[in-house]
Amino acid sequence: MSRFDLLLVDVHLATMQAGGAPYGALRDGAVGIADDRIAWIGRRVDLPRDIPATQTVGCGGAWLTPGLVDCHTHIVYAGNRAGEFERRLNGASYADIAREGGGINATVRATRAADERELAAQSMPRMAALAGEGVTTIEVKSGYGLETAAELKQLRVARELSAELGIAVRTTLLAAHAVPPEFAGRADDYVDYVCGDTIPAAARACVADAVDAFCEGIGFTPAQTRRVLAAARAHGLPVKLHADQLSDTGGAGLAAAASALSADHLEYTNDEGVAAMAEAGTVAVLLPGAFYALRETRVPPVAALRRRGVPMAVASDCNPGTSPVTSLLLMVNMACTLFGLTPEEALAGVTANAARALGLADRGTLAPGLRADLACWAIAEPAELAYRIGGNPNVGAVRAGRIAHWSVG
Ligand code: DI6
Ligand code: FE
Repeated sequence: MSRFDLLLVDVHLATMQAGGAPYGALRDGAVGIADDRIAWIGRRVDLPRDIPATQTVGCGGAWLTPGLVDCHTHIVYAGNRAGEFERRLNGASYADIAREGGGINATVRATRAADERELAAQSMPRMAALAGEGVTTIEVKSGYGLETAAELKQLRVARELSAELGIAVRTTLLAAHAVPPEFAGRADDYVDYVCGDTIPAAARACVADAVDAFCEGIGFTPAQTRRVLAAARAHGLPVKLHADQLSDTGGAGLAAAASALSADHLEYTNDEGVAAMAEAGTVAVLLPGAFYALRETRVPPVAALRRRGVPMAVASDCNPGTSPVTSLLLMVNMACTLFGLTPEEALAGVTANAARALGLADRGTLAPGLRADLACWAIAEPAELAYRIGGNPNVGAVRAGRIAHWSVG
C-alpha cells in the first residue's frame, strides 16, 4: 500500500482474533485503512513511518472493536403489538390472542397493508437504533408477508434501508414462518406454495441471501421444514433455521444435515443435535431477548456447545411479538447474565461468530485485508460492553472505510 485514506491512532484494539490475548486485545494500537479495507493494524510503535495518511484521527484512548453484526432480526414489519403485551399481563394467553387473529397474523395484516415507503418509515428508527450502537451489518428476515409479493416487498425494503442508512444488510427469506390465514388448516399446501412459488421468485429477483424456516410445534414440522430447506438449496441459497425454541423437534440436527449456516434459539436442543452442529460447522445463534420476553426457563445447552466447539453467536431477534429489542449490547449483557456466556464469548457472539452465522468471511474481526467496519467505544476495558445495562458507550463507527458517526474525545 502506498497511503492510508484514514489512520486511527491513540486507541486500544479488541481485534477478536482468536489464539492471542483475551479479546485479541492490543493496547496503544493503530489502524490504517485504504479504500474499504483494513490495510494495517498493530501497535502504534510498529506503524511503518513511510506511509502517508490522508486523514489521521486520534481516538482519545477509546477502544475499537469490529463493527457489531446483528445476525438474526425480523426488523422490517409494520404496526406493533404493545396492546397484546398489555393483554397478556392482564391474563390473556399467547394462544388466546392468536386464536382471535392476533399474534403473528396481526403483524402480517399490518405488513401486507403497508406500502414500501410506509414499511421503510416504520422500520427505519429500529435499524437506526442498532446502527447507533455500533452495528454495521444487520440480517433481516421476511416472514410477515406470507405471500410471495409481500415477502419480496419486505426484503426489498430491507435493502432500501441498507442503502439509505449506509449499513450492510443481509436478507433472509422466512416465508415458512407461520401458516397464513388463506391456508388455515392446510400447512402442507402452504409449504408447496413456498417451495414452488415464493422461493423460486425470491431466487429470480435476487432479493434473498439465505432461506430460513420456523421448525416448531406452532410452526412447521420437521418434514415440512426439510422440504423448504431442500427447495432453497436447489435454488443455490444457503439455509438457516429457527430450531428447538419451545420444544425439541430435532431442529438442530435437521439444520446440520442441511449444512445450515446457523441454527437459532436452541433452548431445547439435545446433545445429539449439538454434536451434529459441531460436525457440520453450523453456528449456534443464541437469542436471549426472546427467552426473556417469553419468560422462558429452559436455557440453551451452552456448556455442551462450548465443549464441542460450536461457535456461539448472539443476536437481537428484533420482532414485534417475542423480542421487541433494538439494543444488541443489551443482548450481550443478557447472554452473560441469563445464559452464562463470558463477556469475551458474548462479544465474539456479536462480531466474529455473528459474521460466520451469515457466511461472511470478510468481517467480524480486525485484521489486514478485512472490510474496515469498526465501532469505537468510550470504555476502559472490553468487558464493560457486557457489564452495562442501558446507556450507550458507542462514540463512533467506520463502515466500509468511511467514518459514519464520530463523537470521540
Ligand atoms: N420465533 C419467535 O419467537 C417469533 N418468530 C419466531 O420464529 C415470533 C414472532 C412474532 O410473534 O411476531
Ligand atoms: Fe427469530
